[in-house]
Amino acid sequence: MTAVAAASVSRVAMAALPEPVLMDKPDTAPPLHPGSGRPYNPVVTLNGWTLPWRMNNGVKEFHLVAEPVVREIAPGMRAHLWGYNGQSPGPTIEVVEGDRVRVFVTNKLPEHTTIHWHGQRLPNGMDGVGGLNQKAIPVGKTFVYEFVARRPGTFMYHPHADEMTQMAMGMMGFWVTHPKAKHPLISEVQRDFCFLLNAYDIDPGSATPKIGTMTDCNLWTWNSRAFPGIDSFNVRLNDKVRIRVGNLTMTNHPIHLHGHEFVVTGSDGGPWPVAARAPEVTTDVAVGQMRQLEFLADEEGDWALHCHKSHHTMNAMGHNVPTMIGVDHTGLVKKLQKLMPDYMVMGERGMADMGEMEMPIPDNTLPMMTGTGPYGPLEMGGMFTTLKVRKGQKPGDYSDPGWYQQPSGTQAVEWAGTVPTAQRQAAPAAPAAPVELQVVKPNSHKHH
Ligand SMILES: [Cu+2]
Repeated sequence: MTAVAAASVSRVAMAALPEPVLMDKPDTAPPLHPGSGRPYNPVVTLNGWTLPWRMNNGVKEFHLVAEPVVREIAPGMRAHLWGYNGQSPGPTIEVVEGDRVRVFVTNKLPEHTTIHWHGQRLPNGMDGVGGLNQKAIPVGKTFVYEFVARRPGTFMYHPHADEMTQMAMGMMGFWVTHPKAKHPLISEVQRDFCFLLNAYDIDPGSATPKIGTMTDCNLWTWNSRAFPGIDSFNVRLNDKVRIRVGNLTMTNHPIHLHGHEFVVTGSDGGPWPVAARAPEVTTDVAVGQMRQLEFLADEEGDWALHCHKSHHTMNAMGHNVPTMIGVDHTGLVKKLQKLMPDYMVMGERGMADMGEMEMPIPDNTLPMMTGTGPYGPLEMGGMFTTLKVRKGQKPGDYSDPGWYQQPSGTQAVEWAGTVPTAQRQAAPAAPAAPVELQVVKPNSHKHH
């Protein structure tokens, strides 16, 4: 079987390859409805796209090109990353359970690479660990992977060669295998989104990530985008929504949704038994894990959806900022400005001023807290976006409906009446007599 498969693979590789398709925009592409092969309900990749394929004698053929790319992280900042077919992450690959899939991988990087198909059942020689399952793909060469997508689910792909460099540079992509028929543990949804958690350490004013950084990254991104560059999830009121998330950073991310409860219905291990599901509003996605969140979008509005680690909702943050809260700078500023004309006070009342401050920052650098909503600065960056639930959103319409208008009487407003002064609760009475403590000291170690 293996020998036959290998022979047929090399014959195909000698024949014409599907022409690679490149993407030049970081926008969320509309769903790619299958024009050939078996039907399915496509996903929408957040600030990403699905790779077109061709059918060749019943085999679904894709062509990935590993290459240096320029990715806009958010308007105003472009990063020099490595990715696939023009973007980082690479395009999403969508197939159907039982499909025979052939993926051509052309290496246009300055060093060798491989692709590991994370979570898949496949022949050992297709698993993509360089040195273990195959020789690494040399610079300028094309390798071909071929296997049957045996089980439906949520997967990803990434290099398994010089991994630390290549993943820190943005090489990764999503893979969805749709069920071939109605599946008892996979529900049908109206909106099916997917994205990868990734992170970069790019010095302010520069464009190339520092690849040695493990967890002290300064750009926390979803599909290599940071807020306000991350698109919103736009859904129709009462849509069933699935959001698939994979984590290829080196730390965990508690993903938190406002206004709704979701259940985690599956992972890259497959759909979860119903008895293993519980309602949550935050779920932790650990390193290398994938999670499928599902919920009924039955509350209209603009709901925050973000990582709950607060430093992951910030951009290009300095790591050595002292806490200045409560420090009185009165009189000090003028004195200091004589020595340093640009000196300014930061953080004396908290960091909220940073949201509005127009501080000179180097070119190609995102402000730390940024993004403006209908009521002012959001003071957010990084792994943050919104779920926009609207009655008027048409089925299949993924466009941004704009900001939500709260119906009158349903929004927090300033209290117009008087505010009573706080009364201190009476201090508890002192104990009548001092409490005596009897301490028994061990006199030997024999009981230890
Ligand atoms: Cu996080």
